[in-house]
Amino acid sequence: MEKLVLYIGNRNYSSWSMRAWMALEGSGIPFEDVLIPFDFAAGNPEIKAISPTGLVPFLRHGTVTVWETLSIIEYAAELFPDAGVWPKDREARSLARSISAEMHAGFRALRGACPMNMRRTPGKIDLPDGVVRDVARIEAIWRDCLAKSGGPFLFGAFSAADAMFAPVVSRFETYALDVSQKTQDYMATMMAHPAWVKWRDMALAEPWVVPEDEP
Ligand SMILES: N[C@@H](CCC(=O)N[C@@H](CS)C(=O)NCC(=O)O)C(=O)O
Repeated sequence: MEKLVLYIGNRNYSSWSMRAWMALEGSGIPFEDVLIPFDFAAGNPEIKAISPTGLVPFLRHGTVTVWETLSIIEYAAELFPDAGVWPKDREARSLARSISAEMHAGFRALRGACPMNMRRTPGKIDLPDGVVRDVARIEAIWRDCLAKSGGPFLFGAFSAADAMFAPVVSRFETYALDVSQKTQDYMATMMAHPAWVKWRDMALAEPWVVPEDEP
């Protein structure tokens, strides 16, 4: 089989890259990653040269090219049907896809006010109202999924749904958001996952600083 190549941005900041990368790595899918550092001053020419949206993540598999995080995850799930990218049970799988699509399309207030920045020393910032609403909805989603599955991940075993929310876990931690004990327990589970640890260690070692993401 041709090898899968996942193009990603800076690990410290690129939340969408982290989602796709965590989904593949956490499912044990063999792939190579290629990091293209952000270059906002020049308009990210290297990313624009490979990706039709000018955004990462971007996946290449032989002649096949896939962009948009959820499409990349679905492509990997089709290619490796036994990897457990999504939950096996159809009802659980449909819930996992619903919350992942909700994440892909929403939570703009949280994403805007609290950019992912794994290197930032955790501490509170002033938050617009929308962030509190987003956090409440995310906590409700996690509570519901964990109650149905019994945990420790949203659907029992790690799945793409956890990967889709991984950068949210990072934001909750970085901006010291007020969350329940159950949420904190889930965050601890996520932050101990080997794929998370691998990503975070590489993020912390990166030299680049993106001023836009340093509120
Ligand atoms: N909807 C896209 C979002 C991708 C995205 O916004 N990627 C950011 C990095 S996290 C990016 O490439 N930014 C570069 C730029 O804006 O020039 C997806 O799901 O893949």
